[in-house]
Amino acid sequence: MYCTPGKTSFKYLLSVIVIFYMVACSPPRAGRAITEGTTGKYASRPLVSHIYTADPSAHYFDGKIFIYPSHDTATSTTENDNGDHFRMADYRILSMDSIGGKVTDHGVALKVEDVPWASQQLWAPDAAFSQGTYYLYFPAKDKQGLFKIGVATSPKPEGPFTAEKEPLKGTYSIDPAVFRDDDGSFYLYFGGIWGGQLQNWNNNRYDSSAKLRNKDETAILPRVARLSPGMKSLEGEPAEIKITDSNGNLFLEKDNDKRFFEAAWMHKYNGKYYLSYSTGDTHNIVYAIGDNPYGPFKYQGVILKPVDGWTNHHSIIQIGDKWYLFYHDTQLSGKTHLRNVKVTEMKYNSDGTIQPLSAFK
Ligand code: FUB
Repeated sequence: MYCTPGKTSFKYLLSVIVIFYMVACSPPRAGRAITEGTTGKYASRPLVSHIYTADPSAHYFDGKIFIYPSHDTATSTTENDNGDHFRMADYRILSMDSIGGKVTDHGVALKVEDVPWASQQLWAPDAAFSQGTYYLYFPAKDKQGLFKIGVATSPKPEGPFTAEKEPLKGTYSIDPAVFRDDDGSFYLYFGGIWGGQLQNWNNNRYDSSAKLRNKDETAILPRVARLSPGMKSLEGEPAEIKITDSNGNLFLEKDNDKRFFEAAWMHKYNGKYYLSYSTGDTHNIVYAIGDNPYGPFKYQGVILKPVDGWTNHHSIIQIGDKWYLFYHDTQLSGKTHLRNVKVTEMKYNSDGTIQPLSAFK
């Protein structure tokens, strides 16, 4: 049988093309898996593909691996250096029994409308466990448009979490990371420049007219404060964390392949304190080593080279006798603000330095 091209078959062809584009270009919805196929050129697979996730803060709680990510969502906001296109409105927590095991999405753990002081942009969170309670630390813009760091609590690691009425007094900027030292003290690391507003905070005071530094000025530094035993306030004012080169000199703004930008993380290995962070506009995850939680920290090198996508953000945890780096890239979407979290093993050399990783094969 032959088919003569006519109006009916043309309409049919047109509908097939339209449906194909609708399916191929629509954002993911919960319950619809994004086809990720094989790892292809990538060293690791996305941990989940039914939602977009980023900024993975991993912890081993209650015999499981919990990941506290940002929940990226599609937006019509135009991409800019302020990060306005990162308009995340809730958090969803992931868990797995072991690396490589099935990943569970525990659903919405906290929504921006349930945070009394916040207006928008739930960016990279972290979590901690102390005396029977789980604490979710998160940045959001307040009603005046300033990023602050809030805390929410739950009896369960996966939430749902209940937010405190006010942000943690004395906090500002973004990317909280909480570190528990061996003596049971908790420390809050935070800060991020550009859209993260850290350049507007000098001596813990807000300066709306402050600008980014010039290339020969010393680089802006991340902040740290010890958390009080109740976990909902800081003990004293945040301190700047000094990060130096091998001669003990602070980095300059122009050292932007090494200086701090955002995404601080702290872990301890063989009694030393490892501060890792993103260099932002040069897209590396790098690390520096110190002798105590406050620093100074001496720069060592790159942990993770640039990934697909503008941002690079990670966490590092030990599970059994192995160490893992959680990170994100944009494998699933190809879009800066629609990211997917991943994990890979991280190894040390015998001198305590970290073997650099690539997100690509
Ligand atoms: O997810 C929003 C922002 O992008 C995070 O706060 C930064 O660390 C970067 O990953």
